[in-house]
Amino acid sequence: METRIVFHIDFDYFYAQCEETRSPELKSKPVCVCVFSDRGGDSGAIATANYTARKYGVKSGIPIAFAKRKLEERKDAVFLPVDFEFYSEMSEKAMGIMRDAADIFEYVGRDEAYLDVTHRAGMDFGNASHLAQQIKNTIRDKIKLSCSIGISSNKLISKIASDFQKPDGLTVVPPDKKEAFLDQLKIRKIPGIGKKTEEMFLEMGIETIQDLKKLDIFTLNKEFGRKSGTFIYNSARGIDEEPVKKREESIQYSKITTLKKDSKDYQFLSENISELCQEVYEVIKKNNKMFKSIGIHFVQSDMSNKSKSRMLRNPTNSIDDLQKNAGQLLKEALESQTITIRRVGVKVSELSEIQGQSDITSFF
Ligand code: DGT
Ligand code: CA
Ligand code: CA
Repeated sequence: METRIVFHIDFDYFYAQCEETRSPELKSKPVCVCVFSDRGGDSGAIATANYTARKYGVKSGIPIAFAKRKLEERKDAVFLPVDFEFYSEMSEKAMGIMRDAADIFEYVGRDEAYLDVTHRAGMDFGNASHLAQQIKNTIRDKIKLSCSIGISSNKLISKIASDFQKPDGLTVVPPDKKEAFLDQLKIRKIPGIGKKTEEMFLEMGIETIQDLKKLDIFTLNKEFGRKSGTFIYNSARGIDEEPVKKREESIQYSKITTLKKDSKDYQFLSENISELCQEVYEVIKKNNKMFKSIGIHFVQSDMSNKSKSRMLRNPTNSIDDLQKNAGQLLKEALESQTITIRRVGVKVSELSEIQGQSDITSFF
């Protein structure tokens, strides 16, 4: 197989950096972006934090109250609510720049993507790192965001490499350097090896990827099953044949709210759903879109999720269609409902332009 050149691009402290671009005075302060629960006070979790806040131990997923304690001495610390719409806008602009620079563009999430640039870079890693630098410069000049890029001959190593010198990193791992690059790393750096797997290996005295190579495929398969065993075996050797697959952002609009009280009462839930429909509708109108798929979503009192959706025959942009279908979905969902519901959401997808005909296929 010919040598590929693959980029993994990941934005640095994404939500928090988006906030910094619209309020540059935040840059010198610890910034935490929070998912406040509507129940008030500091209930909720940190979505992400800038690097200044991270120095104090703040990270994604910890409770807001906990983060506030960690930052107690920083009177200038800022806690902002998430603004997904704004981050999506920033993301779309940045993704546009990346898409233009790639032979094949694969959207992964709001803040990351894979690019296959094999032909564009003339199969040369020197050219590829120039191209990566250009992408970084363009994104910085046009949208004021910094990102980190990993370059190698496959997705696995590029993903590890983009994380290697964060923030604002550029790490190139040409094929003849991949072994030296991987060997030194902790096994946890392999995406897919989590805390539990790491602990298992630590008990076996295996800490680095170099150590991991001591295990043969039979031992790994026996321990983890054939699929995971083979994945670990190959990963330790930097082997990954997964192609970069063309994939665009799945565009959808959604709103979610925490109920004033946990409930499974149709009337009460229906009022909330109706309000959410109104909010989603405002976004559709602002963006001049039609939608073809409508969905509702529950987060139940035990924190489990439940959702229901339906596809319409034709795209529409009518609030009545939205309200009516969301109401029916709610009724259907409640028929088998045993536990109460904590949060409800409404989503539309399969969006198209009002004037144009082209449907954007949703991946969800
Ligand atoms: P980085 O890449 O280490 O500089 O920092 P981030 O914040 O870009 O981290 P990443 O790439 O893992 O996640 C991208 C965005 O996804 C991040 O800005 C916020 C969101 N996110 C990540 N983890 C969590 C989480 O545990 N909860 C919530 N609500 N959002 C999260
Ligand atoms: Ca990121
Ligand atoms: Ca990411």
